[in-house]
Amino acid sequence: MTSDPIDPAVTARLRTELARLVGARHVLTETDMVAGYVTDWTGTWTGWTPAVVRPGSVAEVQQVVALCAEVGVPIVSQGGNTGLVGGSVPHQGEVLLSLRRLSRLDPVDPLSGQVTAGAGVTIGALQNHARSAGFEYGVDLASRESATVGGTIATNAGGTAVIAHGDTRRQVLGLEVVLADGSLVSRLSGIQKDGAGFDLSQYFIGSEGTLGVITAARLRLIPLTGGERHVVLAGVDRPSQGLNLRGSQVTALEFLSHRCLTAVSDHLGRRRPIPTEHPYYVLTEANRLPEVDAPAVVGPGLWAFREAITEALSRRGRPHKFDVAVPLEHLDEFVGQVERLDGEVFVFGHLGEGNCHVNILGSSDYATVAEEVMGLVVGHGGTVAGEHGIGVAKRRWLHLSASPAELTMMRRIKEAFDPHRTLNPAVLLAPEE
Ligand code: 2HG
Ligand code: ZN
Repeated sequence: MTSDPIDPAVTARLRTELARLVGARHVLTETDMVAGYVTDWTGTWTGWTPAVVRPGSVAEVQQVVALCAEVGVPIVSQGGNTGLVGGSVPHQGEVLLSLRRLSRLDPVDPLSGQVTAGAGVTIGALQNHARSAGFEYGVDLASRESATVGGTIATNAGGTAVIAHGDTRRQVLGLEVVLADGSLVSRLSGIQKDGAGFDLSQYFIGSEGTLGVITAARLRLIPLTGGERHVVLAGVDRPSQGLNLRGSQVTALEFLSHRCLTAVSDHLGRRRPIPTEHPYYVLTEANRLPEVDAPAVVGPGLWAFREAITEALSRRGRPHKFDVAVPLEHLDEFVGQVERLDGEVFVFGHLGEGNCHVNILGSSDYATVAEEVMGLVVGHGGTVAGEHGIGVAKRRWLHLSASPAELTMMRRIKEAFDPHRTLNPAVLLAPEE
């Protein structure tokens, strides 16, 4: 695939054919109509598209994908467009395939504790649906009202419940996926054991739309335990002090720096919940009130001080964002070192997994800061991508977290699933790298 502008005749034919397949009102081409699809949530990543197409069924997705393959125009799949690494917006004039209309949400099967959900169902809608049947979904994240089932699977999203239930991969029992040529693979039976060859569904989880288009998923649910969940915010000297709170009753374990707490309190127009000043704060949620050996406050409203950090920072500017993870034994040292980098450094994240969101405002250019942050990550044996994926933002650092042998295998897998590079070609593995 080249990044040359598409021939106007091809664009015109494409738009006409797309409208024939999904209906004219589900093909958007006007600048103001496509604006929300071609720019990411942060405003950092923006591109152009010959058309945003919004299929309403799996059959329509198949037809759209087959058409794009035939015409030779690549595709970018998009769910809620909440990603932070530029993975779900067009970069080279790709067709923008929005999966939001795939909103199938089947009844919960109480026998297996499973549900089938369409790619466009939001995590919030899935959570409510599960709760009304006496279950919960094991993934939770601040963007729950926009992030979708398909998008969170494509990025193997983490979020705040990983400590209790694992990442998105752990919830997926099978997928329905449209392949690059428009054919369909469907594994939605929810069967718990299946030794019949490769488990293809696994390839698509975390593949960022580069191997196929996820249209639905069979998901594992967890029986609701009931009872109160206690939320505690404690002031600590080092993030790792919060690790003492781990235990079977814990459903979340997060941390944030003092600078984050001040910024988010200002943003919310609320007083800092702990009046004394501490270098870091740990937020934990548990089924039993935890014993905390540090100044602490209790109450469900404390979640806002963690969940609104991203929004609070985006109001202050456009931070350089680094989603990284380091081994827990290196966490304190890593966090201390990044906080000493140039600029206004905000560090917060998912303590249980050593997953740090490093947001930097007012520093030098992205490339320089990124070299420094990635250097520290590698020095501490960490990964350049904790839970947001590689997208476009991290492509040049993928080799720091994947060996040459692994990169070769990744390229071969891409080649096998998508030989003509029609699926999200700018993301994860660029051809020249
Ligand atoms: C979170 O944990 C999200 O709140 C966003 O992953 C992180 O804004 C960020 O850097
Ligand atoms: Zn996060």
